[in-house]
Amino acid sequence: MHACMAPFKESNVTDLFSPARFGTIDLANRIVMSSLTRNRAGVGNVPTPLMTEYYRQRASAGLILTEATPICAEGHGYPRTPGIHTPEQGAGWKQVTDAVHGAGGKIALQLWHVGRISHPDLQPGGILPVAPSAIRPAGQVFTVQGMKDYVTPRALETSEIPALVTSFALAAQNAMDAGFDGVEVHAGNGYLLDQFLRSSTNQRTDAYGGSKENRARLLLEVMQAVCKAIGHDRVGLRLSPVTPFNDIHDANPQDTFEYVVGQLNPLRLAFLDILQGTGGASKEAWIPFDYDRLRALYTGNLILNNEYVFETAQLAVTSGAADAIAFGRLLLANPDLVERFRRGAPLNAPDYDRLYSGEEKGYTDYPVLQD
Ligand code: 8OZ
Repeated sequence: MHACMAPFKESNVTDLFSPARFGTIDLANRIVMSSLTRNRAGVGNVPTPLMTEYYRQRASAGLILTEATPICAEGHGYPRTPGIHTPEQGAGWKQVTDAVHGAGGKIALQLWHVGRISHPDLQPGGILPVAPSAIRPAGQVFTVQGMKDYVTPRALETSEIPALVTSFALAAQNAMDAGFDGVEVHAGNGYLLDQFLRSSTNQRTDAYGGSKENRARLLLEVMQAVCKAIGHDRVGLRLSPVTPFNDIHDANPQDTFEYVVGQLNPLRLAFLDILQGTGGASKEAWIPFDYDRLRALYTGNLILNNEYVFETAQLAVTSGAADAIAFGRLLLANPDLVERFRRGAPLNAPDYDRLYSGEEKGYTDYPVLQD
């Protein structure tokens, strides 16, 4: 064909509005909804019609990552978080996935186990929360009876690990049965898998503690089991190398997380989702970390998340620093964020008083642009 007859191409530029393929998941754009805990599940921690409406409203994002969702009864650490371990929960989530798909969106379930970030009041039969080691987190936990001090968790026996790994795989299968496009394993923010990964919370002397290889072992076993259960090209992973949230840190995060990323490469996941920085913690909590090194080492699709705004997100994608950007607060307050970004329209501010309560208020009542 003569050059002047080449078919017109809209743009060769990979930007926030360009489509992407993460494993088997086709994203209409590279604007991802970050996982956000909203505490509005119903009786039995079942997703409700209100939650269905909330996710449906945000279906124009290229991919929705659901709120963190416990894989088993012991994985809960907050009131009213929806699970994925009972048939009723699966049926509730099916309403959500149908609604999002009906609106043209894609949605992956975030698989969660809180480990020590819980309390007997939130555990089945009032048992102690489990963790890699019996180390009590500083701070308090929100229970139905108000704030209470964290307790010293029970260290998991080595013999309990295989069943824990299986729970992640079963929950992933439940998610697929509920119609999700994939799952994201939550291994960040100081929850169970992060408690194994980072040195401050893991003092084990078995094959799951000590060296970085040992601390990463549970995560890698979970990722292998989940990939085997539902296919590697539907599986993502959330990491947060230096977030101090939930009283956690690593003595050498660059070394730990470069090792993890190297081990993930052969798994060929659909995506890796990294929360950069300290997640809103004070400036004194700042810890240096070279994310470009992870980008260079990792061979798959990378989602970054760190209080991005349109301009910084666009730059991250066009420069190749990331394949997509996850937005939390902006998508929470702007269901039509993709359209607002396109038009350069002003943004609604989040209602911080109603992040974790308020039913439809501060949840499904944010205004959208009028034509
Ligand atoms: C805020 C409140 C409760 C849970 C996380 C799942 O940080 C959470 C969470 C955040 O990943």
